[in-house]
Amino acid sequence: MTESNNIESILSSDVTIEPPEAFRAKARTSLESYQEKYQRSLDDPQGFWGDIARELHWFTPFEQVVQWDPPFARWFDGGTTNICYNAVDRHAEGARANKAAIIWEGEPGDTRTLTWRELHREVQRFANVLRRYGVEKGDRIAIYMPMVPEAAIAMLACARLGAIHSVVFGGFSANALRDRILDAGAKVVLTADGAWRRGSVLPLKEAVDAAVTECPCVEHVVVLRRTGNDVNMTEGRDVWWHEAEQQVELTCPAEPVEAEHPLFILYTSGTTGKPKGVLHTTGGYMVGTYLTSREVFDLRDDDLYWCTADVGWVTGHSYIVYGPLLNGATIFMYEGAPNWPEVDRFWDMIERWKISILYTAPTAVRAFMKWGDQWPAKHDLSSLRLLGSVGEPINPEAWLWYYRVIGGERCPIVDTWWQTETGAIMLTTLPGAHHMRPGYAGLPFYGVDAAVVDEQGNPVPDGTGGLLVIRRPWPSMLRTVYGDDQRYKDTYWSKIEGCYFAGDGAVRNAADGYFEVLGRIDDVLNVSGHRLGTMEIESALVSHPAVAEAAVVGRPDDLKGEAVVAFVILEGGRTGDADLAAELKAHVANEIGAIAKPEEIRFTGALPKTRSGKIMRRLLRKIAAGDEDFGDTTTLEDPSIIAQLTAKGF
Ligand code: 7RM
Repeated sequence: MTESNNIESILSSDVTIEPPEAFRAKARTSLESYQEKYQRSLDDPQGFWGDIARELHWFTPFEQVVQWDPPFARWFDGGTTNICYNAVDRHAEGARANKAAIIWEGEPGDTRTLTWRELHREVQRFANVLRRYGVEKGDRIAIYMPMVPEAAIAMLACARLGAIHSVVFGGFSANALRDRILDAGAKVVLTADGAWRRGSVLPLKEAVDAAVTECPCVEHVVVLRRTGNDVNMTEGRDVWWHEAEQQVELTCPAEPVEAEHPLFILYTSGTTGKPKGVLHTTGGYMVGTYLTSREVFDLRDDDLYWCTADVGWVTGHSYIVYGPLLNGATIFMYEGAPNWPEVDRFWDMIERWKISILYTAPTAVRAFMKWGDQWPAKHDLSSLRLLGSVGEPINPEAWLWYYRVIGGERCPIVDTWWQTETGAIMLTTLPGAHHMRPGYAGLPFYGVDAAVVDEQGNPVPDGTGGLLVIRRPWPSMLRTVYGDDQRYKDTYWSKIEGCYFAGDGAVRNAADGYFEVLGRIDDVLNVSGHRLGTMEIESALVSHPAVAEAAVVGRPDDLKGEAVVAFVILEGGRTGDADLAAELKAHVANEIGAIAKPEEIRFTGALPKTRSGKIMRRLLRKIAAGDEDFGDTTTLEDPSIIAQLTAKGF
């Protein structure tokens, strides 16, 4: 294991960074306690998870911790509980009652703070609104809202009644919303007049109107007034949130539900066009998000914890709402864009609110890097003590920038690998306990039996790429694809016998067993029989001073199997030419090897991204291959960039 404190020297080498001493001294977990607990979690899962689960409230105690009838798991059978009760009611009396639960800032700069007692009251009141409009245990409710406290209140109110929420990200179109409402058979839709985004109004209610016309299952639409724009209210169907709230009582008891009662459906894209409704249930998801939030973020009562995700994604479910609130942590929520009114909005809020934990995505970190060090430099970021990353592999260059410029070399970074399907963090380091290795997520969390295997399911040697699988059930795992058990079996449990296959490729490091997640398996190239992570090549490209961002895909090649095509955004709006392309190819060859050298470089002003910021490689692969049929591009954030991408490269 190499060690260095000289960040400049480690960019292209394989280096580990020890946790900052001041953090380690106070950390929740030590290396020894991680090892001991991890071992117990595998040797005695019933004891390990039973003990954690009993830290939470059960109306009726569970009889059995886990029952595994592959690929169907049941956790905490016989028990009844309520995740809303555990996340809210438990903290609304006693020491935390008047502590902030949610501190929120709107994009225009308006702010709101809800104490635990206030949150408890708001959730109960809104649960009564849902009841008034006929919502009962087991009903599906679609939530299509801005990032306002009411979005969290709505989710918690559903859970309080045992209703199943399906949050649809506010950036999705009316058609996407319609498909999700129909698949779930949602009875009520919760929305707002609009959402603020870069100073203008995103008309959410308009999209709901268009969607709901084609959804006979929808009986009512409850509309929050947020932006104040004019909206059409359909008599008998639509009601204003604030008016409905005036007609109901302030108290509403939490409904005890069975541990396996469904909690939410969240739609996620797979390899086919039709989105999958990933179904999570109550008890296991609750225990998994509770424990991971506490351990991975080292949560304390005096933290101000900010996860920058949208509640429309699983990260918002598990690490804005449920996990942190189950721990009584104070969460910060922000409504709008990171570059409004200026590109230092995040740093400005961290300074003003004294945010202590920041959990964000590599795509954001790379944008901040591109915007320049002068923006964070204008602000006092000394309140930060821990940083997190999620959503895609973080390239070492971005990791190191995040560590140095944002964290001041004082804050550990947790690079957390998990998925909508896993419900909670699966691979990570524990801050203070573990050294960090830029580009590597780290080790399996408690109870996670992760391995890297070949197509036949045999473990591959450390240092060799393979498929990332999980070999036993874990509490927060998805239970099925909503309404489609067969698709659940086929998608997740059929590729590798007896294992959950995550769809990602990974390599385990021989020195410390750390997992490096290479990305989706279809992002792994095979060039002349050599497996190459697209991420690896992108990271090499980005380490060239002229490059701001890069995306690499494979193009079918008769000789090599696949050839590397790189889409490159240059720093400071520079334009590319043949000379620079040649230089970049040589740079990649120099960084990784001639085998990784791009066959073609296409300079572009932007990359095609989904609204959650993931690069649409499927689309890039088609463009690189000269295919004219781009398939479904409805999730593309800016459809106009296709023209740039199809221009001939060098
Ligand atoms: C939480 C989330 C899941 C996919 C997953 C990976 C990629 C997420 C990391 C990562 C490398 C990470 N859920 N991914 N986190 N890859 N390192 N730390 O993003 O369902 O939307 O996406 O995201 O490919 O399979 S998700």
